[in-house]
Amino acid sequence: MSESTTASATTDDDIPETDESLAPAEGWHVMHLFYQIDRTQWSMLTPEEQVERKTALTRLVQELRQHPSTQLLMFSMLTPRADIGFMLLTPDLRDANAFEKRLTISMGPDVLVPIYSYFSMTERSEYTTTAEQHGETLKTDRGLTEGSEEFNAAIAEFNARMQKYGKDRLYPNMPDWPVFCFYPMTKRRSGEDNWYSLDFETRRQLMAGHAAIGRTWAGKIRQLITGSTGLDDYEWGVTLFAKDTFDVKGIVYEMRFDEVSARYAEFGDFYIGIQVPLQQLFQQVSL
Ligand code: 76R
Repeated sequence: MSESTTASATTDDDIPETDESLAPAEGWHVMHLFYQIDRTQWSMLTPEEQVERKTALTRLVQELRQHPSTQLLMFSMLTPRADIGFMLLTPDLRDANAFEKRLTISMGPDVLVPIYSYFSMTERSEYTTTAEQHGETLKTDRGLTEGSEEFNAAIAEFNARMQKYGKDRLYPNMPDWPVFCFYPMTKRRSGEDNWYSLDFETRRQLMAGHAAIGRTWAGKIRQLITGSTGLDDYEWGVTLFAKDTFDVKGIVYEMRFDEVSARYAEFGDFYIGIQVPLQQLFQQVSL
């Protein structure tokens, strides 16, 4: 590398102080934050202090939920792996950064101990069906003639659905379903099993099989796949919501047999929680 030819920040004064937006070109920033409660610290607080701390977190959550285009979900986490979890979706990186710090210190120093976090972004799907592909299916499976009124109506309906679908992936409305599951995953890159050396058409076909299984879980599972290549240790965050734990276990088990998961998926740790309204959190985690 030669000497820098463009502006370089050699002193602090070179980095302009600004509150200019760091919102991405598309999508939102997403943070999954998991904490353990330090119950020794907590027990050393007076009852009045404990009320103050709970009020501080309550106020902060209410404030952040008022922030434009921001969603903040709260979870009471299962097993001592974590006690409290948050999922934050917000456009601006500066906000995501500041909100995360404020959540961590909201109950006072050392009460919420961060034990796991994941940073990702909402993203559109790379493998959604195109209008052309759908047109082929209309011809072969439904016997429609290209250009006919019925064909054109079906394509228009398809386009409207896909537009909404793409928007839901980038700007999702998170469900209020109670059972929450998060884990990060990566597509394998080893030897014969290198996802990234497959051509697009092969990947598209494999993903179509994956999506077909996924769709059989409609109504039981809501999923949000967020991208984290270059942002965190794995390539995607998988967030699942269900009304029944049985369905979380069921879909993840079934997908293990699908080639995309069986051959190409590697998983991180799993975090399971219950989505709770603010007023129920403290009771649920015994604070
Ligand atoms: O955009 C879309 O949703 C269209 C089809 C689709 C894509 C492209 C889809 C559908 N998924 C896609 C991408 Mn999925 N998904 C997972 C997991 O545990 C495991 O084995 C896998 C974890 C689950 C449970 C799940 C569920 N999916 C992805 C990607 C990105 C891959 C890439 O780009 O290479 C990952 C990592 C991933 C993982 N998926 C669905 C589901 C479900 C339930 C659906 C159907 C959604 C619906 O039609 O409403």
